[in-house]
Amino acid sequence: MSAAMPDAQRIWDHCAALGRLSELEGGLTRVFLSREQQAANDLVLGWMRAAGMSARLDAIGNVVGRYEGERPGLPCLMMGSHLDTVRDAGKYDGMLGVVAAIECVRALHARGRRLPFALEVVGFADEEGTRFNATLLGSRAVAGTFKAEVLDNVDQDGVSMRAALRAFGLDPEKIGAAARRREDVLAYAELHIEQGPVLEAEGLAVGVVTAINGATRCAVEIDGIAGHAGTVPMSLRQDALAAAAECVLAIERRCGAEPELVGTVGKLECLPGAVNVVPGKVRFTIDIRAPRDPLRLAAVDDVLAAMKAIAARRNVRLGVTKTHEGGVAACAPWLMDQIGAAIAAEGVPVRRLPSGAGHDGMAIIDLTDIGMLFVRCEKGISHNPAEAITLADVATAARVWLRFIENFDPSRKP
Ligand code: HGY
Ligand code: MN
Ligand code: MN
Repeated sequence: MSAAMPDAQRIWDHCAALGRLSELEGGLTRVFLSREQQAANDLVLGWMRAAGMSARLDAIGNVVGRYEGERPGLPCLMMGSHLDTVRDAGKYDGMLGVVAAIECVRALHARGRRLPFALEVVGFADEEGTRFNATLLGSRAVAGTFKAEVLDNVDQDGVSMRAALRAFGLDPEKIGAAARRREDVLAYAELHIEQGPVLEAEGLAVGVVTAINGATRCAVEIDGIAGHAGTVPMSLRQDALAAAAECVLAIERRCGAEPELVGTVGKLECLPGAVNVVPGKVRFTIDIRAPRDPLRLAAVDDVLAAMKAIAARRNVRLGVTKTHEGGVAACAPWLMDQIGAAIAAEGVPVRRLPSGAGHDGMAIIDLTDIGMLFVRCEKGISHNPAEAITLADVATAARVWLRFIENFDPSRKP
């Protein structure tokens, strides 16, 4: 039996290959149910099979690979991350976790090693929520918490999720079939880039995640009255964009008032959008996050109250729809301990840190306990094409991950 180890260069090359599957020329954008996602799925299915796994597409378009344990049908340690991206993304957010987990299975397979549990690797079809204003769609389907009402959400071209699923060859009525049974999944473990600066500042290649911060997202629509830019006096305007601008600043002020809180308006659309027309309608998004739920919920309440007051004073109509509500997702101590032990065994000091970014574990926590390993990210830059990691850190992270998998002990689950 050889002692095959994960090949960091292959992980690197596979991230690069996935990074080329993009609707954006010269950059990376790959959204749920797109042609590029189909191509990414095909690549990943092939890599899974080459690593000794059986591999399939599930009912929502997640790629699922399985490596049986000492006998077929054992419950699994589920690993993975997402294969979709934000617009103009980096090429490690999500993909690194899928590719590294497959590489660890490949090493075990090369050794002829079977474990007392099965391994599964999932490439989630949608975590970012880039296309349909609804997030964590792949992992919610696996957790059995997918809400059918989002099937009617439409993308920027007016295509509904229901229609896009059909065009992808999937049946929207059968998404329930992607849900897994609790008794079949021992735990969920995800390797992901940190997307923040902490590990780099402390000179550490990897760290153990303690919890994923909670998030609330809203879609806002402000209706004013479009008018002639030359004739409507300033005092008589119902300018939707000026009202939205005040709202954006109110969000910044409220979320900037407490160090643990963050608030972002990341998308804003102004209609009709002409140089000589007073804006009649504005749509924008809000994303508010914090490591404690009461802190986030209080900020959301305050922001909504402030926006109502702005709309009333400016005589515009305000519509707010909550598009996502995710509480803080705590990583399980027994998994943190086992990931920490694998890090220590590789000679790296064990640093525990929370995640400011959202992850598939936020949905999978409804199915099973979650644990995460973070990998150092250059300058903490992510959701940006400049996102970067080093080959040496990939090698360290993959060694830690394989050690964690080999020593995974589900009997420690309380
Ligand atoms: O938005 C997030 O935190 C994640 O990257 N989807
Ligand atoms: Mn992301
Ligand atoms: Mn991610």
